[in-house]
Amino acid sequence: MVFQPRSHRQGQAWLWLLVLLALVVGAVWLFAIQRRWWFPPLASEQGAHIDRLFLIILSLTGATFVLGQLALALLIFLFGRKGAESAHHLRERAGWGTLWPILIGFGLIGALEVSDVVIGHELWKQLYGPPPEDVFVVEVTAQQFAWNVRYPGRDGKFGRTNLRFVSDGNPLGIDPEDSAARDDVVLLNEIHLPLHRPVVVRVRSKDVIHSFFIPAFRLKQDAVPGMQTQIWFIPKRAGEFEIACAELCGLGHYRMRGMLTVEGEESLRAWLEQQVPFGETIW
Ligand SMILES: [Cu+2]
Repeated sequence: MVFQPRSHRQGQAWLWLLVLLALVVGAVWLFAIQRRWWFPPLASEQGAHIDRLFLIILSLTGATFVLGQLALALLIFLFGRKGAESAHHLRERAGWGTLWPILIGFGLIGALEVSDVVIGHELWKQLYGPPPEDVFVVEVTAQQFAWNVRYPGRDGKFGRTNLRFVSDGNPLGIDPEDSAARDDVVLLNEIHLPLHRPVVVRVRSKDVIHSFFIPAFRLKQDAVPGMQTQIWFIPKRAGEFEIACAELCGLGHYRMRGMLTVEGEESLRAWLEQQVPFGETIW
């Protein structure tokens, strides 16, 4: 084996150190300062829990990773081969030397689990617990590859649905005999929600499993055929937000995209008034 002269190896080491430093600075600049691949700005009240949890997990695992790498570098620096002599073989002895990495590992897992359970449980209770009074209700039914959105209309009641009535003009199979169904408003890939008011979304699916995902709300709920899942939250920023499907559901999964508009109560009412009730489209 040919050993390179020491000065040569030192030069290489400095070069690698510089490359590493450039990578770290670049990553910090891109992710922490530029925030180019970061989350979109938060737009729901409940989403703050997710952001907090994400930051805790990222900080804990990030710090452990950096400290681990630094410890590795230090050990190489202290005990690495200095000259041409070969490395010593150290016999492993059970004791603190082997115990402390295990303790650190369990400590980290414990800290992550505790924050996960404490924050996650609080969020879970909110999202799936009973919603407050005076909620705005909307039903979202996923299908390959679109979101059917239904509003209960003036009577505040959704009409019955049944598979028997499903047709091109009636994608949700709304029962034409049900008087509560006449004023329902059904739209495609378009949701309007009120600002600062609790919203209940009833998530359903017509075919396969989809996942109703609003990145700006940090909200992701599976749409499971045969089930109606209810979730509630409060939009806290007006604007337009993207809705995506977060469950690979078929060839057209990528184009299963919707638009959510959050606006003041009055403009939402005015917009709803303009929509054609389902009864007028089918009867
Ligand atoms: Cu889908």
